[in-house]
Amino acid sequence: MSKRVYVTTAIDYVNGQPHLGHAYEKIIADVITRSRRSLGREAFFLTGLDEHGQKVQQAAIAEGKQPQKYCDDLAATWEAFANQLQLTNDDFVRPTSKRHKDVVQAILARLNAEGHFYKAIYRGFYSTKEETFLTDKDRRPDGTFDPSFGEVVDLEEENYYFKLKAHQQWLIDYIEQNPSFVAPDYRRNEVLGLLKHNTLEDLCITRPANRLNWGIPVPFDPNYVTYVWFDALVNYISIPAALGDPVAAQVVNSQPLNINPQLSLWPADLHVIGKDILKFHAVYWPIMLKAMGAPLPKQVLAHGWWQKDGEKMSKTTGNVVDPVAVIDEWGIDAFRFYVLRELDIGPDGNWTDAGFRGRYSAELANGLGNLVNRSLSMLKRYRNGVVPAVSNELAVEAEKVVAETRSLLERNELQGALLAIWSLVTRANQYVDQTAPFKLAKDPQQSGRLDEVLYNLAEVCRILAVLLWPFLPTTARKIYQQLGLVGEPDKFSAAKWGGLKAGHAIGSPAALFPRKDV
Ligand code: ME8
Repeated sequence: MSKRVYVTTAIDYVNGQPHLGHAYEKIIADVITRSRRSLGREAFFLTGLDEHGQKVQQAAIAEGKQPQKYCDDLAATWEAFANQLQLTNDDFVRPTSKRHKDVVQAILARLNAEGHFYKAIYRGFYSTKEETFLTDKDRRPDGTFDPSFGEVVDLEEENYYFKLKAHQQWLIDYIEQNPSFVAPDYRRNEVLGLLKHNTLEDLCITRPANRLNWGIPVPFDPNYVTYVWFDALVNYISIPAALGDPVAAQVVNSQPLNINPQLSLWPADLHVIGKDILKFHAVYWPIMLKAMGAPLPKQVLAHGWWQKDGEKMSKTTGNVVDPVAVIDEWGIDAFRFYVLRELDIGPDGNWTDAGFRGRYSAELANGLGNLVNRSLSMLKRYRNGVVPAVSNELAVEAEKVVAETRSLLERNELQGALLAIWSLVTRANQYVDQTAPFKLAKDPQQSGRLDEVLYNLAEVCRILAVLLWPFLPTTARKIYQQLGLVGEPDKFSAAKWGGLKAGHAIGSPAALFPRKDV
């Protein structure tokens, strides 16, 4: 069994409603996974929730619920959200599940037995919101802590610590020798800068159960639960292990495990995360894996953060984008298109309603929608919906775009791939204007020329459906249906010129992106 492409996202804190940032990240991971499948690879896509820790415990208490019940109720909303985004995830991780907890405990027991932990007293300022002790570096010039840390308390506590320092030079060397481990480049440089100019503090991996009991019990000391980040990061390997992935199961060695030799997931190919949690994924996680003796993931890909109207999104000020409301009004593909077309993976982005409407109208309704609708309507009107003989007038240009899209997808350059695909949309719309099939149709002498034009347009629409599949799956499927083709446009190899055969009868054209009076 060849290795599957294994793609993960961050697991979202369950206490809160899904927002634009969560949606964006999951869509990136979904498009990358779908593109790998389209390109002929088997792929596995994992997403899910982060459920333990003080934040969740406090939110549950505030609602008068037991934490487990609180998480179960909200998990239903989050799973429904994944469906609304049309994610093709193969599993959905919940850290409160037995399969995950068993693995976390097995790893803790093993790392403890192998001497990676020690117990020590620490006194410092603790932010519950961030679930972390703050240092003097976190202070503002006036000595106070930023309100974004929430309530900060002076705390003295005995806990278990994971020895990180011993691995610091190893990690620097690893990242330097494997430059694609962290992407984009400037994020790798940020991690290297941090590692080279600071001494890593050992990581506190427990919380006393008498202060916080909503966590996975530490197997070697009943007075403690596991720090939420140690628990959460493990999800990436606990699910493969629980499903029987041979490498993960061996590393984790929690019993009983049914090995499934067909499943070949670990190491992960890609962890898609936001820039704010880079240190956890590019410093703590690789060191945890090294201590476990596990191979490292191939890449941590950090995306930027969305703002709305140039301001940080915040529920308190009401400056938020509600992805569900946008999807209900405009359709999932319009949402998927906007976030990927607007923001390249890496920098920060800015959502504006005007920008969203502008792209909907120019690129979806007047660009792609208009092309498909007029191409198929003319084929219906002038040739009764029957495809004429193959003609290759746009073949070279289409195949150039196909090759470009393939290589951009292979490099996870999703915005670039959309730009390449839209260059074909624009070219084909221009072709309609240049060849004026509505004029050709009036002249019986031009019948052969009209056949050629109609073929080229219909074939471009078919190829576009295949190229668009990872990004806009519903639209791609609709184009295929309107072309009267059976099956899904889900294989990149179908984007080869000449797939539409003479004599094939298309289906009925219908608007893909209805124009909205806004
Ligand atoms: O950090 N724009 O959960 P989370 C873009 N549970 N992305 C954003 C964003 C924004 N405005 N706001 C948040 C956690 N994100 C942990 C992860 S993984 C083992 C544990 C991204 O719900 C954020 O960067 O706060 C992160 O990747 C994801 O949403 C979940 O954030």
